[in-house]
Amino acid sequence: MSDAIEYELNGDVAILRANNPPVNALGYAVRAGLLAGIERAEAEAKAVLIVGGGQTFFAGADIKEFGKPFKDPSLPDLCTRIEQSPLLVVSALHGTALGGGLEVALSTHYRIAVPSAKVGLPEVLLGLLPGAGGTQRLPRLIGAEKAIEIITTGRQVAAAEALDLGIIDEIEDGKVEDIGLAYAQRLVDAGKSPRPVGGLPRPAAIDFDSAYDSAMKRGRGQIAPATAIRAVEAASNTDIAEGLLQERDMFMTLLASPQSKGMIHAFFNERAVSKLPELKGVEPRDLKSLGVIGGGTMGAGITVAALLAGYDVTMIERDGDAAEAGAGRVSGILQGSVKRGKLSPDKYDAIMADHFRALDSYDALSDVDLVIEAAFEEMGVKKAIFAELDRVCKQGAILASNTSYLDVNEIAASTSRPSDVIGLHFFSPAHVMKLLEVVVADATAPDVVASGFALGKALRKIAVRSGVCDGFIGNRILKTYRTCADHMVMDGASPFDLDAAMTDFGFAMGPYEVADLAGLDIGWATRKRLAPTRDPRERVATYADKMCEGGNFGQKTGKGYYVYEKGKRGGTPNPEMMAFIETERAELGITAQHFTHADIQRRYMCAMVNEAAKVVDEGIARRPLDVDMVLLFGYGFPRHWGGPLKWADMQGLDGILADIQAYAKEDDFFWQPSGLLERLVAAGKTFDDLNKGETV
Ligand code: 3H9
Repeated sequence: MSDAIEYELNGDVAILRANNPPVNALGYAVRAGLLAGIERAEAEAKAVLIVGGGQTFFAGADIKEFGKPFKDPSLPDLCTRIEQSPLLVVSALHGTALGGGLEVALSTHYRIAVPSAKVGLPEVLLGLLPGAGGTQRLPRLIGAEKAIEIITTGRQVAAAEALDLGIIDEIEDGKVEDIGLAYAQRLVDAGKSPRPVGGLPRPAAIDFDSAYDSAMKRGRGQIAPATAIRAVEAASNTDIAEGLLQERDMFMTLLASPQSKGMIHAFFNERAVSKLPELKGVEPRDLKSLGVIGGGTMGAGITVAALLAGYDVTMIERDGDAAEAGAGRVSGILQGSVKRGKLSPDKYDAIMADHFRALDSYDALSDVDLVIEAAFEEMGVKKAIFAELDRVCKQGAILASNTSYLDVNEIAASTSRPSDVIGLHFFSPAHVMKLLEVVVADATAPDVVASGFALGKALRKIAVRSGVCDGFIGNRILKTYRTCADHMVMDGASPFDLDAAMTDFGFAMGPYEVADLAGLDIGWATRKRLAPTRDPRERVATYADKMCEGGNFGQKTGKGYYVYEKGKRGGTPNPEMMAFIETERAELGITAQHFTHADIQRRYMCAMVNEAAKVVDEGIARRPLDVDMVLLFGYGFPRHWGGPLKWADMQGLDGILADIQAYAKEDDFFWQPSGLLERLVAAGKTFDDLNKGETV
């Protein structure tokens, strides 16, 4: 027997107990242990109980084994072997029975769960489909339509719903092994025989083609959910043995695809990104009460995130009216959560009465553990605020700025305690967006950095370390690829082509739709701010300024790149903007060239990758994976490409460098190849090699 599966004979029932922490992933040792356990049980028991030790039933196949040669027994073969056992096989579920874990349960003959258990087939979230019978057995149990919904969303199904649907047979409170054992004994005593799901009739056919088409549409280029529908179709067309073969083929095709590599990269690195070697053993400071400076959209969002995570929050505004308005924004967001059933009315009342206050005096911050300043983006304003904070806050309090591009070193230097100062860059809306850039300034103390990450975890955000530079990791890279987009527009593409090409690539919105949503005045202000120090060789598009001069700032004014009609979702292309663009082209003597969607995607991505490589080379991001997670969680980068640098690795870095060098022939100021990219190509290495600790 392997250590990963403990075997115990208890009367008539052989218990196979998983012991592979933390999540009992179905790696080789677990599969081998289950097979050996079934074989041994068949010689000495009347029934088998499969149960997870520790926190959970099996949470799926071992994702770390993907891409390596498979070792027998394979999971699909093991599931078939379990299903065909002449003994009665029972599974008892707790924690999360996911992916291969649920597939093992579906190959057992009876299933019981504790009330808190959850089941699901989340393989599509890894760019895969259930490959150990899930697409064949689940539809036999619950019908094709419901199985497709569960498989294509990858959602976790609570035990009560699983019981209603017929995925499990019983729910019982108690210790999972005890309830499983009692259930198995009851079944033996009642003389029940094995009941293989694979022996149930095929699910009735539905309109699989329509389901496939709508999955393709919803997936924005992702192939796994739609492919899973074809696998369920096979369940309704063929017998179980043939269906399993077809499922296996489709699984292997997806496993070899760049999309699953991208999504598996995202899975591991969204966990790895917040683990910083230098913070090992560094204790974060105690954080219970927070101050937030500013009750605008950002301040209110940060406040809501903190309140929902259980912190006490004091919001400070410049006067009583502004404080009241800020409090109104906070209560508005929270009431929205109550309406959607995400927050109970009692909890809402308790938060507003006991944990939140909005005031107009900094003195109210004398006892808070951390202050987040979310005021106007101007150095003078920030310095004045930090001087006040320095005056009122207790020793040991952390002073954080939510600036999105200003120099945190300069802000820190304006206080008497720079080691307590840090940047915490939230993304709007701050109670929704997952990304938090933790901006570490030169003097920031390690325990202040650790506290930034602890706060990120408590707020359930993906926290990424960034060094100090204009725009930090995300906004600096954004500025570059946005500039590249503007250049393409000046040279002949329309903003609407750009948006269509990038949504084809997988972004939820194109760059100009985003600009309209964020407000064109933001870019206008930035252009004005940077104008005095701008290099004369820089190409700057000014057509959008003309739109702003006319008071049109995008969605909020009803007009920008698109025209928005009240009550209608989305906008229609604004011909006025095209006229401004054409005028600017004529003034500059530019003859419009044709850009295909592929041309647009390639240039846009090359600009993103080149700047990202510079950000890594300068140490602003410590690792390529840090950049990937910033773009994924803050900028809508499609998860199935894993992030821009994972995408670049999969495309081939030599081709990307060659394209950048070719673009440089048109504009050698904008297209300066990153030294890191050149070194990687020369060494034949990838960004992922750097993630693994290699250097160039
Ligand atoms: C599959 O089953 C394919 C089959 O259909 C066919 C095969 C032929 N493997 O998330 P956490 C690690 S595909 C390896 O922080 P939580 C994770 O990296 C699989 N490792 O805990 C982390 O490591 P570290 C389908 C795994 O309590 C540690 O465990 N299943 C796996 O917040 C703790 O994880 C899934 O997609 C794995 N399968 O959440 C489920 N799972 O500490 C994926 C986790 O070094 N897993 N690890 O950073 C999850 O959704 C969550 O981990 C889970 C626990 C909900 C289980």
